[in-house]
Amino acid sequence: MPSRKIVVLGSRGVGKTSILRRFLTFPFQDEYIPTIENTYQKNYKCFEVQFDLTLIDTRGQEKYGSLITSYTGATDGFILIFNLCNRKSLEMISIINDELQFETGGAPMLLVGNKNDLKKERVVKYSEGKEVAESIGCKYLECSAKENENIEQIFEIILEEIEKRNGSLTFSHSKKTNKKQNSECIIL
Ligand SMILES: Nc1nc2c(ncn2[C@@H]2O[C@H](COP(=O)(O)OP(=O)(O)OP(=O)(O)O)[C@@H](O)[C@H]2O)c(=O)[nH]1
Ligand SMILES: [Mg+2]
Repeated sequence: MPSRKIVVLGSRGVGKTSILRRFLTFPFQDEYIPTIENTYQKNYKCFEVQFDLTLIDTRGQEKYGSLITSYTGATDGFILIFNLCNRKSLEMISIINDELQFETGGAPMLLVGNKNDLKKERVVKYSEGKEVAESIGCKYLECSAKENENIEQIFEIILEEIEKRNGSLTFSHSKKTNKKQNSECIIL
């Protein structure tokens, strides 16, 4: 069974723990309990492959240099979370990305805007999140840990990015693309 290590990063209180708890099928908590560090294991089937996931929940970063380098060694992918109701948490993403580029030289990442259930409090537009994602070279997704919206998708996308980077051929859509190319070759 392939093992993949995924680290979740972002400012304080953006919902890193809440997203992981949802994925691990624990109930949502309204109470805020700051994380020091937690590691979770989960067997997860994705794209017909059973993965042994190690998920690292980190404490919120508030300034440059607070990313502990031990997270970055042997990590397959990073989920970068910000709060759609807090612009500073989006600004923090570029800082985290700079540190990651320095430490890992470009591991697969996914940018996630959380708390999209708070429609009235929201201050970051979809287009702004997407723009930051494009500037750091990754995909963008919005979710709500509270409403359990788009949580599994986060893990599907990051695993897809990791497997693409690994050059894995186990994805059905990669196979489809290959087939199409093959049949085009035959026609030519
Ligand atoms: N409305 C709403 N609240 C959320 C959502 N996700 C998390 N929260 C709340 O936001 C607060 C912080 O959530 P956490 O998951 O602890 O945030 P964190 O990023 O792990 O914080 P640190 O561990 O300190 O870095 C808690 O009170 C949660 O209940 C969401 O999707 N919607
Ligand atoms: Mg936490």
